[in-house]
Amino acid sequence: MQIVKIDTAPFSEQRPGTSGLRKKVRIFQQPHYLENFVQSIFDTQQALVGGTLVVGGDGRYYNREATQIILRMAAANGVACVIVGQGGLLSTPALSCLVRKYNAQGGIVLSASHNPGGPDEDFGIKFNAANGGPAAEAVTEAIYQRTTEINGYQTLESAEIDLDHIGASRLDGMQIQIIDPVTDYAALMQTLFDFDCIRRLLTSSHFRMRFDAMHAITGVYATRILEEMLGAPAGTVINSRPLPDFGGGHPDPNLVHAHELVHMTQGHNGVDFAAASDGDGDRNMILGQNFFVTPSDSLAIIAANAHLIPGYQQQKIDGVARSMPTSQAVDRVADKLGMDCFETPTGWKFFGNLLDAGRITFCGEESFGTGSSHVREKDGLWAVLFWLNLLAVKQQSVATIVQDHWREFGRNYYTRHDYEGVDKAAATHLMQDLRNRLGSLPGRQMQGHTVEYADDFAYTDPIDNSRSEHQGLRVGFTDGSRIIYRLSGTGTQGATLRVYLETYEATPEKQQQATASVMAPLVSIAQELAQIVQKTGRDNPTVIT
Ligand code: VG1
Ligand code: CO
Repeated sequence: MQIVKIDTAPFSEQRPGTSGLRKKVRIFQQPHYLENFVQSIFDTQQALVGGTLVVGGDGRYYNREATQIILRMAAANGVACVIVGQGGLLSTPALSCLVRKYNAQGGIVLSASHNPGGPDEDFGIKFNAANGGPAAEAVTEAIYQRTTEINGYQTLESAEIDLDHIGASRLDGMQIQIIDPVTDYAALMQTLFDFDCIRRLLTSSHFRMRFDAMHAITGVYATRILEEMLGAPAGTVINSRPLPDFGGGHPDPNLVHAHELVHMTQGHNGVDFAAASDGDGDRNMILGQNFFVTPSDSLAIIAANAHLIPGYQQQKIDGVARSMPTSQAVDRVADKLGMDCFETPTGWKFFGNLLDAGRITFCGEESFGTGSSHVREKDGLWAVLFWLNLLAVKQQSVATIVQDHWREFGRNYYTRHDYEGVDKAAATHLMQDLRNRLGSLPGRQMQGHTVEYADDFAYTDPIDNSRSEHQGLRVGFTDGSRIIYRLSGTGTQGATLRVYLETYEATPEKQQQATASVMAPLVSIAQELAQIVQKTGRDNPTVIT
């Protein structure tokens, strides 16, 4: 087969954000656009030459075409073996599992995660390193630098590659292995959780659950694991068929976008347990009957109950980590149980070194991401299985487990307000202006709250000492409440301002209030401090989670 070298010129703005390069599909469809980025990966990741690469995506529009392009380029660039999920499909955590299990030199995830899909929506590509996790900032920066100077890429002239039949084939000198996307991942889950115990729960007539795959990748995984392996009744998994446009929805598991599922938990007849995952299967939302578990609480509860779960009860849990805007609920658990607790910038890549060094076992983000040392990505179904195992062992409702946790550790009320599609310049100005005023805030009184500290969060990785600056503006109050401001790094249109709010309540009698009313004073302080209405022209956030 003929290797061809195609001349190109650089595209601007191919810098990966919080989680890979995300753009509108039409941008990715421009001739050479995807190719330039992929060649920049091969040019900077020399270990891939003669090595193994894992490739798969969440099934969104352009997944198949992109997979074809990457396989041809991999062969032309001397990759020895590519492992691909059947149909070009792999969830993000399953890809991480495969990279680790088969000692691959890296992985390429095709996904824009929770962003909508379709010809007019979003596509994305992310490079994962040999540890199975999102590449560190130094690596993504090197890839980006390469995109700014690239002048050509290598590919093969070949017929369409068959992605649908499991088995091995060759493309020029490269081996292609099409594998079942679920098998290895499911086997890993079996080593962590008590499947017999979960099966008893799922087949009991007293327990009803629903899992919403939101027409995205976890439909494939959840149907196999929950219904086929664990015996949950058919129909437990809803919206189970992955669709290129996710059925027109936002595959984002939160109270707003997974409202169909939320509805199923409400009222006397609401199901006992419900969960949802996002486009690429790394996020999770956990619900009980008439009850929502915040992702921050979920992380804290997982850490506090690890001793009840087979995969974690043999080991001492040395540490946990959370992204900076995630509530401090897990800090309380770490404090009480004698674990280290790390506060990292937003994005899973910042957990990688801590996990690799064995410093932490569990980590999570307020954005519906929870995970552990079993892979190097957040893992939606893992969290669902953890909760199911916990419910099966404790024989209590979701609400009881969470409320007991609050009683023991206190409750961190939490909410996040997103202002989407804000004018970029206005959002940047808002952040800059607030940054300039941070120094004057300590000591200031606002609606009964006193500012204790205000800073621009920066992080030094304790393992490799790499430094990441400007990771969000923090305003902390003397009563432990916090307001955090950040601009999203995953959006594809304008800017998204995220405002994260948290307040702590130690008194059990005060732990049963509605979040919105408890947070109201902080919300108004947050608006006033950053002059959100004046600077963005928005009276209200687009999404509240
Ligand atoms: C968001 C979340 C962040 C998460 C990232 C990727 O980033 O806030 O916590 O790691 O998405 O998640 P940002 O920069 O938009 O706030 V996923 O499931 O989209 O890969
Ligand atoms: Co995701």
